[in-house]
Amino acid sequence: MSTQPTTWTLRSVPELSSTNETLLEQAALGAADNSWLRADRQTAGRGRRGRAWESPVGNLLLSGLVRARPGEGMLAQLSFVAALAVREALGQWVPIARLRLKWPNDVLIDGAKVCGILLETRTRPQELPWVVVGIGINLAYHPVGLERPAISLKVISGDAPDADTVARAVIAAFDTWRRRWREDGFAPIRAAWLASASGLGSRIEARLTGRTLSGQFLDLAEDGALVLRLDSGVVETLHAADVFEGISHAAGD
Ligand code: BT5
Repeated sequence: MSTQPTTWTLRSVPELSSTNETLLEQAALGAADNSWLRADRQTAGRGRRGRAWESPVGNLLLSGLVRARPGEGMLAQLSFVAALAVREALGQWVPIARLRLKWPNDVLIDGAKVCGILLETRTRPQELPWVVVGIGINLAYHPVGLERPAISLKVISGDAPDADTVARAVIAAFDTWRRRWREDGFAPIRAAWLASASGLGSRIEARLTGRTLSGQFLDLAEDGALVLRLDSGVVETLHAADVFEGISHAAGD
């Protein structure tokens, strides 16, 4: 792996509807690879499937643009690259063993969500693919009363680190992992992700549109899909789902 860092730029603004939305618009107008955008707060931060992401002042709300090079594909794998980068960067403030990765795109501290990642694109035909990597990290604030618990760095260290400082640490780590992905492919990313995975080997519930599956979280497939062994013994490979951990065995199991 080469050690030379690539050039990136970071622009910070007080408020946006969504850093992903603005960077998607800028990407369509030709913004450069490795442009990063941070807002102090978002008025319409978003998660997957149109869900809202709570984005008050004091948290990190960051998006970065990745443009594929000729021959480079599978940009969706960058969600795992981003999760590894966030874990590594947050290791400056949280004991690294307490940081785990949850399929497909969350970073957890002690099982509670500290970071969500959202990849979006509007690549047009005939254009080299590009993707916006959106990263929300709870530094000073976390929502309470959600179906799945959330946490912030402030809970862990008593103080919230500065968003700009964390942004730079995340971007630098992303740059290193991205280069590794570009040079060596998904295999080292998959291995590192599996080594830090939450719930691997345990019983989980995967909610898909229209159906819910439960079984054992067996593996991360070579393309990043979740491999689940159902109670019937059938093995399913899932590309999109909401995963719930800590699911007890159904009666009769
Ligand atoms: C995500 O979606 O986890 C992706 C979140 C990505 C946010 C970043 S911030 C910068 C960039 N600009 C954007 O507009 N978005 C990106 P998902 O897995 O669908 O999780 C969303 C769910 O997490 C919500 O439905 C809530 O239940 C919960 N949630 C909302 N805000 C949260 C927060 N601050 N911390 C933890 N959980 C939260």
